[in-house]
Amino acid sequence: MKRRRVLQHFLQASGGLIGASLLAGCQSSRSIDPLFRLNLLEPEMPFPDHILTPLSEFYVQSYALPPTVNAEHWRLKLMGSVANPITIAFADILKAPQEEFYLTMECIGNPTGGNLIGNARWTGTPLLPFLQKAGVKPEAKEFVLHGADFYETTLPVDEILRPDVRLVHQMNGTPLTKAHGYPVRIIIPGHFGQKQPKWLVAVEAIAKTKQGFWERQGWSNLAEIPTHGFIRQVQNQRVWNRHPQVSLPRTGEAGWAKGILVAGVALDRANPISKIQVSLDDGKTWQPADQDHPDSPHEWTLWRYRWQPSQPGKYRLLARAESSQEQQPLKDQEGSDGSSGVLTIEVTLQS
Ligand SMILES: Nc1nc2c(c(=O)[nH]1)N[C@H]1C(S)=C(S)[C@@H](COP(=O)(O)O)O[C@H]1N2
Ligand SMILES: [Mo]
Repeated sequence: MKRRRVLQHFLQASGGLIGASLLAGCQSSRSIDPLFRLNLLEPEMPFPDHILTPLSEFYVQSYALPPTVNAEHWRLKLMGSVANPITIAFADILKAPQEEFYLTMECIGNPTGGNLIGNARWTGTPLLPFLQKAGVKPEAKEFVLHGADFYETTLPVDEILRPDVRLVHQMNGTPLTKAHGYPVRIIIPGHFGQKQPKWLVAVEAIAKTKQGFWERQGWSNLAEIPTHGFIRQVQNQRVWNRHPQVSLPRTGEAGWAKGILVAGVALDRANPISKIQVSLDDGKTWQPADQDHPDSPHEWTLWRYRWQPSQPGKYRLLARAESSQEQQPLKDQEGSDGSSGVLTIEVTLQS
């Protein structure tokens, strides 16, 4: 993915958001999720099971104004290259078996270490039984996923026929807000947010290939999440790509002997994060960080590192994630999905 494209998506999308919020109270969140409220430096303190991004701080990315959809009148059509087209009502979704799962959503336009990322507990029901009832025809190549705002995106048939593709109606235990797709969105794990249409109204099987809204503008057609991680916190200060500097006072006689907390998150399309390494010297040497092992590879991995510097001065801190398949590149890769390069945080330790 070209840097230029990354910025373009980011600007277009945020431009849309600003326009939308001026027009009609569109929720646009730019604040930073309070990732680590706990003092993870206490050696006996385990990682929390999950860190959820509160709804009030969860990023919103919509290319247009959010449509108002009435759940009672809402219908989802399974159509196109299927033997029996089906219409699903909201009550049908609630009657079907419910599943809860943790998944981190990120926008492909999120610049390395940016804020267009959040982790939530989602509730919904698998799409697969409905598709089996509709009977997808052998000639079907792709599905077009349609939103009520006329957003559309596509994925190959096999990606949508997975049992972990779900019709979702709750986020963190409450009904989806209007901004996040009320009443129903679809979630296809392993892909960036662009492949998760909100206000879903139709799932259409087609016998050809097609590109969706962002894809027609040059964005990746598969939009798979690459192996990537970044620093989110240094001691008690939140850091991100727009706030990449921290200045810490020397505390008492002990100086930094107790250690300085460096912590963050890492994510991958399907494989568990196997290693996170931290560099405290601008990438010259790397140290392994402590990490959790979430049950799902689709939920972010939390990590922390106890840094014990002995000298005041300026330091450049980097973090790099690895899965069984892939090591995060130091720089954004030309032609890869999203921005996965390493974020540098500058830390000044005062004397
Ligand atoms: N219908 C619809 N779905 C959409 C979009 C949209 O503009 N319209 N934006 C997509 C993009 S680019 C992202 S990153 C995610 C963001 O989901 P969120 O706003 O719930 O965080 O929604 C996706 N689904
Ligand atoms: Mo996005």
